[in-house]
Amino acid sequence: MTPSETWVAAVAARCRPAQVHWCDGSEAEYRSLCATLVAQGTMMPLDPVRRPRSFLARSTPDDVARLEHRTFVCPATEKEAGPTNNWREPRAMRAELETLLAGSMAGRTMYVIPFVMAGGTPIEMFGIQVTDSAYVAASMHLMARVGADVLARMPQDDFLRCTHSVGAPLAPGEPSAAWPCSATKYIAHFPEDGEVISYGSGYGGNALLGKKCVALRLATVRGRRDGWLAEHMLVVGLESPEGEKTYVAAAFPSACGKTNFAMVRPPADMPGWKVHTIGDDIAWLFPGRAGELRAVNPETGFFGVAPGTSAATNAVAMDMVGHDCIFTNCALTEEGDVWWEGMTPTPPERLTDWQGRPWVPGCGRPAAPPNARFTVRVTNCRSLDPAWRDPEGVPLSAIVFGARIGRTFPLVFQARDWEEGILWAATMSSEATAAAEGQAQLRRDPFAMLPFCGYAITDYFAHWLAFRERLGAVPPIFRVNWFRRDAGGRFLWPGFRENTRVLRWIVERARGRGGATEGALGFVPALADLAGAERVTDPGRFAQVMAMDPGELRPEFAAQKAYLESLGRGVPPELQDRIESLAGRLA
Ligand code: OXD
Ligand code: MN
Repeated sequence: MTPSETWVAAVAARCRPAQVHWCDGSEAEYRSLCATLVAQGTMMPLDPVRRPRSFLARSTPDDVARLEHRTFVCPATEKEAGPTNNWREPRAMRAELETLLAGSMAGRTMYVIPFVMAGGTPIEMFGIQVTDSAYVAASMHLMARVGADVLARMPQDDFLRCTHSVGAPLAPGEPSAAWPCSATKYIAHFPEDGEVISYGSGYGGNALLGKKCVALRLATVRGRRDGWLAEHMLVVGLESPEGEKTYVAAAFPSACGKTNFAMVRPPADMPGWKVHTIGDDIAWLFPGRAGELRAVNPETGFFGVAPGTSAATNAVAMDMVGHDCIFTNCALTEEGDVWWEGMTPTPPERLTDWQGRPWVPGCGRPAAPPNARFTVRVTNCRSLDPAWRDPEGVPLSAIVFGARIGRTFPLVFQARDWEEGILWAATMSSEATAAAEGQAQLRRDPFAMLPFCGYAITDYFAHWLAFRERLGAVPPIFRVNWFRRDAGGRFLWPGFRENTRVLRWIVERARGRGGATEGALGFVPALADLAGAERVTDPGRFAQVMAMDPGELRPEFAAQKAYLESLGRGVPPELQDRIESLAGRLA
């Protein structure tokens, strides 16, 4: 037996499924998984004219989001997991999980899914996910390259071992629940062994292990070892009317509109400008042959937040989910189509809500919860960049960090240098979002990676600082904030398509052309520097959205300093020094 067959046999011996199915990754297999899910009641087919080859799945109310408090990173010592990860001693964690996994797949099929993230690139990562969820197997078909071809290329001495069980064994003859899961949930990572064990949840990042578990948590560890970066970033290319294309990567915390920005359409007064999509969630950044920074999207699908998506906020996504899409926890219309809050200005008169109950407008419950999702292949996206699967990745000219924060931070500024940019990323805070349950109102989310870094965040800061040594020249770093509000709580910037103007300024700066003045935080545009912005704002509101008020910044610097201190002695001293010098400038 090959090492992968031996490992799969060992998992099967522990979990005792009724049968084992090695996925070949074919279209026929995808269709048969969908048929199984329909027969089991997990999914229903949508109207074949309105949403060809699309399905609606409904989870149980206790399995609707990533579970950060049930996510564990288990290197040998707590110090290696660092101050922000939940750590468990790896042997104790394994023992607990092995007890839970014993017989956990009884009565079910165990799907064996060979997968590769960033396949064909110099930093590709191979793995095998075993799962007792046909929903996960079907979703993995969309989100990653899977199947027999991948298995044939997979190095037998270097593959990630990913075990997933919904934790709902069946007695002989017992039918499966429509959404099997367990009240006990764990998402555990063993970076030293290249292993993930996820138990009890069938939803999103808890269960599609190629995504957050492998392409972020385990990949950060691999990237640190091998000299690259695994990031919670979208990647877009902005093309000018003259055909000059510039790629930018941007990190935002979950559910801050990454998918919308990745597919943004330039406003009508920017004729000839185009935005091309490489990815909406994860980017791996690595040095190219000439020391230039390059990026690749390791995924092949989009797992996007549905509520709020509409023809006005993301027309490309609306078109993309028009066919061959799995919707999860969206509401069902009488015509057999899906609906979610924000899709249309007026809700339909009658719906079936995400839990299958009758719903009418004003009934006091959401028709779809805020973390309802769509899952589609990237090839459904009409703004997909032709270079999306280039094995060399695309060259990056700028890096952007953004958060959702109603005050203090301006619409955009450019950090003075690499180190200062890293400081802005390391101390980023953001308001609560729907993708992870139980978040505080405002939390520090360094690099938008708080839930996704597989080793000590302080070492991760140091890895970023040192990464410049691997590059011939570092790209400029920007910070954006689409979400600043006025005293009445109204957004000061229209956002969405108008964000393309900010992207254009970033690109101009990266190419050494955009106008700017130096302010308290770095380089900032005047209204006239954001082409056409005077059409969507006025000088008074622009001054407010760009304000860098010492009265707000002083306490923010003090809070940043305290935050870095709270992370302990591993914080690179350069970062504290930078805060001191920024605070000094303010004085
Ligand atoms: C996601 C997340 O699903 O960040 O992308 O939670
Ligand atoms: Mn994400």
